[in-house]
Amino acid sequence: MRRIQDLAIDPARLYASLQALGKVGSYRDARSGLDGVCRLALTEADGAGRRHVVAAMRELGLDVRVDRIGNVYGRRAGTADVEPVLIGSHIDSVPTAGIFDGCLGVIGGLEVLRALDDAGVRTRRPLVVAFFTDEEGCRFGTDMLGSAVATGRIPLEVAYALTDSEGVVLEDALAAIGFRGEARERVDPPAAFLECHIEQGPLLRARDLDLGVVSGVQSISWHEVTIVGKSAHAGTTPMDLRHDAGVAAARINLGLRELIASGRFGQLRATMGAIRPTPNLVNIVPGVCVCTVDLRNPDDALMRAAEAEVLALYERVAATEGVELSWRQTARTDTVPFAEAVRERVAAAASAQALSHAPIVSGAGHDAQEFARLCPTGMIFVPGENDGISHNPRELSTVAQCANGVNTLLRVALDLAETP
Ligand code: HGY
Ligand code: MN
Ligand code: MN
Repeated sequence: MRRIQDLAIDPARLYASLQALGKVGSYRDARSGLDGVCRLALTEADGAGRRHVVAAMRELGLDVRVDRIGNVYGRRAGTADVEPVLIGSHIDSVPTAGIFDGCLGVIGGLEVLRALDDAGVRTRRPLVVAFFTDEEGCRFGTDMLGSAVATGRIPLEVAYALTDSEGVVLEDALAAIGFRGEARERVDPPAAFLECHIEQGPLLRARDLDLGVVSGVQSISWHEVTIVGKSAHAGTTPMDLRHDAGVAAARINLGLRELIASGRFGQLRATMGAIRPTPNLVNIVPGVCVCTVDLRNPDDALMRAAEAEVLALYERVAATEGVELSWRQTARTDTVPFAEAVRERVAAAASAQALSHAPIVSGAGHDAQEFARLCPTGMIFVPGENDGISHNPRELSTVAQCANGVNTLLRVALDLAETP
């Protein structure tokens, strides 16, 4: 077989493929004047993005399989019929996305296969490139959904029954876009799982590093909080008679900041991303407010301690404002370490290309963390410009940054595909 170091992907072709997928679900962002991407999970735009990638898989001659939760696997045969090396990520997006989040790992995986075709290389192990359903979780409420079902953390029936804020049932949305497949959703453990992804933060770029060797993912805890107060006239209702659900949500939001300022929870991050008052009108005291709490912590024990404090905060605010408060856990994952054997290969592949690199803990959740329970798993991070901003149309990684990541993906995938 040709020497690994002689193989390389085609950077211009990779970037053009990313831009082509980025046109699917594209919108003009009024604030920045840039084109953003909105391919919310299981919407028609997501369906169009899926069909676009499936067409690319078919053009590469891959054997395409769609499973019952809509995960899509494109398989390139190896010389031996053994467990494959699986390269995956997601192509669903938040509503205000750029073109790189998730897509780099899927389009980059297909570029790896194209480079092998160009070089006439057939690996021992099959190579599979996959995208997983609803990694973002912001429509149906829980993240890494497709990969969690594939690896057994979430049962298919639970996933099917999820609903979005309009009451649309996930199973119906999946069928409506034509991706409620027939294949069994539980995946056989692959030999290894790899994901190339943008860092989505400022660290690599600030240190002028070419790559991140991801050591693992921090813990994640999502709550949906429903606050019921009393709707009332904004002008006639005296302040001491109010039970304002909006003020209760605000007190929780500020209370999260106070928890962080206390320093008792390590590197805890807390975000109230969604705040939906009802009736959401200028002259009515909101009677109901549904909001979300997103907690992240690289330390499991400190995450649990923070969660306990957050529940106590809910109690205090409910008593202070005289409102009814209920909450439900919509996502919960502990910290996940990635396999030393894969991390070493990523670092070695970066060094062999004279690419500067350093270990980094992922601040964001990824499909790879689900596969880490099944097989040796690792991630390659690519730096981003504009302070690494993500979940925003200003998300930007350069041709060179993307090519460095995908060339490293090529080398590690090849190495693992030849490992018995
Ligand atoms: O929320 C996350 O960490 C990821 O973008 N789904
Ligand atoms: Mn992502
Ligand atoms: Mn994301």
